[in-house]
Amino acid sequence: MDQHEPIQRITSWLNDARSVVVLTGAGISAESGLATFRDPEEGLWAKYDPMELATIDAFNRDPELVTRWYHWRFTKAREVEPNPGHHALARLEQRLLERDRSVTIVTQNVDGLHQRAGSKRVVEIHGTILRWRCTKTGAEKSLEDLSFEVLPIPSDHGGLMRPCVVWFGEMLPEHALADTFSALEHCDLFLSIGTSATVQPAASFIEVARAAGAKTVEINRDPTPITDLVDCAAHGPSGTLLPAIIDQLRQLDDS
Ligand code: BV8
Repeated sequence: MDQHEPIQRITSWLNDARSVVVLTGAGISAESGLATFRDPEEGLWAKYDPMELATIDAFNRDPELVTRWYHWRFTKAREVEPNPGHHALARLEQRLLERDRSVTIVTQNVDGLHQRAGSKRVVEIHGTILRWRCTKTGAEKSLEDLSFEVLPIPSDHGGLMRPCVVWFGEMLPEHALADTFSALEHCDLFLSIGTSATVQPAASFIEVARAAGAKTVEINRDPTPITDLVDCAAHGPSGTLLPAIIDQLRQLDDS
């Protein structure tokens, strides 16, 4: 299906928007080579369900296995590069800020690729695998200060080190939620990119944006439960569609 018309509409809305919120999911990192949550993982992890591993129960039951899984994931995340979709979002953020507009990238991803592409206004609502904390004291360390010689990793305070991610059944970080809702309540354009729109509360952020009167857009490879809700849906790889939108915005600037 030709995506020319949706791209034109999304470009025009981005050109006029005063306050933009972008929600991203694992799909925006897929073209960097990172597996999404619902696509089969390769190798060892094909027999484990991420939904089972990304839980406090799994960590308490088998801390070594869960530590290995996150070691495998952050090793992959550090080996890959941001893709054209991440870079396009960083350029979009720059363009909006240059025009005194507001923009917030709310990401469900824990891979740090938005920041490596140059995005600054990033809210990590599901945390990050690049920082770990003690299960007893909450004292945090960055990956560089951690040794993975002994697994699970003993903390300095008699506990274990766990990744600073939000597991299923855990509350999202208060400051991240507050920043997200504040941005949603004042936005006039909401884009959902590379997410299956199935994990709560992120999947309901679109409702807050709609209540604020925002236009809503989905850029995703496949249809999702919000596809029929949004004002405009462009289906295809974000690594292609987002650069196409940036090119259209450039043409507007040159015209
Ligand atoms: C909470 C961090 C309050 C870890 C993640 C029972 C008890 C407790 C809670 C619940 C419960 N039942 C339901 C819940 C709520 C639960 C939930 O939503 N469950 C769902 C699954 C039903 N949520 C929670 O538990 C949240 N906390 O509610 O706290 C509470 C507390 C206690 C009791 C009650 C309530 C915490 C949720 C956060 C979980 N942590 N990640 C880690 O990463 O290891 S979630 C995980 O899923 C990732 O963050 C991931 O990003 C996220 C969502 O998945 P997607 O990003 O959308 O990825 P997915 O693979 O699904 O889809 C990819 C999409 O990309 C696809 O649509 C595909 O078409 C598209 N795509 C692929 N390639 C491309 C592409 N698009 C464009 N271009 C491409 N190239």
